[in-house]
Amino acid sequence: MSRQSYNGIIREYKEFLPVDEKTPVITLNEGNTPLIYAGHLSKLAGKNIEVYLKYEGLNPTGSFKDRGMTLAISKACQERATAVICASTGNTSASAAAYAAVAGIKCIVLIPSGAIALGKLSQALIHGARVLAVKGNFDKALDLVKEIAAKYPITLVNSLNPFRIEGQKTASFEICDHLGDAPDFQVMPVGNAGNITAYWKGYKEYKSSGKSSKLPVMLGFQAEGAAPIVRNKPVKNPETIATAIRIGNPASWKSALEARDESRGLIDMVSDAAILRAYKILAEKEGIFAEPASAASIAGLLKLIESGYFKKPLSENKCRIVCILTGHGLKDPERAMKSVKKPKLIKPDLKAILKEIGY
Ligand code: AN7
Repeated sequence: MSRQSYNGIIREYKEFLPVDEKTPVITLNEGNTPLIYAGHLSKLAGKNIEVYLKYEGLNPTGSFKDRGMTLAISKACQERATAVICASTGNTSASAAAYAAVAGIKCIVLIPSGAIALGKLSQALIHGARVLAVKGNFDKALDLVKEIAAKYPITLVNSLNPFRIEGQKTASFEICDHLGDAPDFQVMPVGNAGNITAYWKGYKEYKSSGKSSKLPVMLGFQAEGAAPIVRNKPVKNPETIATAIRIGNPASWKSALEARDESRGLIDMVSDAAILRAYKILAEKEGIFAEPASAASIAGLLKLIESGYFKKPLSENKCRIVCILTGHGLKDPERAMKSVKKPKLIKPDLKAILKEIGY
């Protein structure tokens, strides 16, 4: 494959997707994201364990949502839709706004007021979406858009739209293509639970088509203050600094449980403090700036390492763990600035600067 020949997930994986020659392909060349070996985390994980990071923050709008959105918007256009709508904790709205802009259709976005990261809000606005900030949380906004889409000719592009899941499953294809087989474990954040559903579907389809020989154990992580699946009941007022996964009643709850149980995996939770610790380790030790929700993957990985989880099933064979980094760190610059020491103000004086940097 020449470097120029990559044209997005629909063209790359069309035999696995519900498209035909008549489907207009609305793409920003999403997908084909790097799978990066994580040296520091591999060392922490122990002998014979390799940790890889699937850096989905390098998609065109900075999150994994683009994989599902290219297909959802393409299919909406095939069905002659003129408007799409979504509720969002931020990334879905950024992606919907960008793909609707390419398609030349209207995009309406409901976001929980005051609870989405600045980068994401700026994206939805700059791409020209009609953005309404609802006084309420994501779950409330999702209820409202479902009602609107049921009554009016507006296509819902939240992950309840099956094309979203279909597009997102291509990330597991890429991981298998990259590693030569499925990993042993996959660690990921869980919010509305569409992505864990999509990955699991993708792994199963790749295995049944003979492209991979095994299935990974699926390990999902919610934030402690927004952990309805772990607590086995909806959370009325979800709270976490990882605003992307501040969701109290996930739409794909049932299929997340299926992914967990069929893969003999688990869905657990991590505290905000653990998320922030992982966020900094990722940036400082692996050189990767991911948003807090993505760092929940790494917080989960660290929790499992510390509990000895990966020791049990290990033989002499190498074990490969893939952690999904769902969104770019630049999405939430305010959180980054709250997590670091501000730059020191200094006179434009050589001596003063040298003294400060220890020379
Ligand atoms: C960075 O944008 O729900 O479990 O409205 O943005 O499939 O919901 C975002 C979710 C993880 C959780 N990481 O994925 C939205 C939205 C990031 C995210 C998730 C989201 P799902």
